Amino acid sequence: MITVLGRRNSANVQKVMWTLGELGLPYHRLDVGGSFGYPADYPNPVKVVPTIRDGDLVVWESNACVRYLARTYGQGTLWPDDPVRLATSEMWMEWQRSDISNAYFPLFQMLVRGLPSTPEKIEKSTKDSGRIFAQLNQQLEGRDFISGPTLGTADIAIGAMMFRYMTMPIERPSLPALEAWYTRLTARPAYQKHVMIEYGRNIEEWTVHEKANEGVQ
Ligand SMILES: N[C@@H](CCC(=O)N[C@@H](CS)C(=O)NCC(=O)O)C(=O)O
Repeated sequence: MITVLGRRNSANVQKVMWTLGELGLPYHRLDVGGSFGYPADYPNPVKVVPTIRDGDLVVWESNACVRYLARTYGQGTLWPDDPVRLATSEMWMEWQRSDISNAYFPLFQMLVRGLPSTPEKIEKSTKDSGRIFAQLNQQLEGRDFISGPTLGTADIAIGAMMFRYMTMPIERPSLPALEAWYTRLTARPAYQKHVMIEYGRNIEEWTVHEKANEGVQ
């Protein structure tokens, strides 16, 4: 049984939960991080979530967790045999970690998590996010998923951010291929269960939702 250490409202935890859901693997999730704090023996030196345990193995860094699960339990599905598809997924996962994180996370932090902001900063982050997501829109033109016709690890790493990006009260550029991809994600039961989780519109609501998800598997 795989154990996931991480609060349910963390987008990085959601990547792992969604992967487990897609693979149909049994798991147990424990509330760690945020208002739940960290146990003294937390097995991740960085003290962030998620961390997973699979037997004696501990893995942290959300994208490393997604890759580990896909490679170990999803050969031929989430972990494709085709090296071109694999390289494409890897490329976009790196892009998520750098480009999307830099543009989009501050926006979410300012709008929902109470990070100090100004209208100018919000406008800049909104524009930056739209510009970055336009790059993904180009990749998705003519493709159902980022690396080809079926869901892959890059869809999970980036898709875990999309529910919030698409539902925050911000201006988004018209990106038809990206919107069609997002609609495909929202039709997946594992995405609905693990990613489409209400997060609130400010820090007070955020905290209420965090607590409401306590113990939910
Ligand atoms: N690069 C790390 C980032 C992890 C991270 O920053 N996680 C956030 C939640 S999304 C966190 O742990 N925040 C502090 C907390 O929840 O206590 C990863 O992808 O796993």
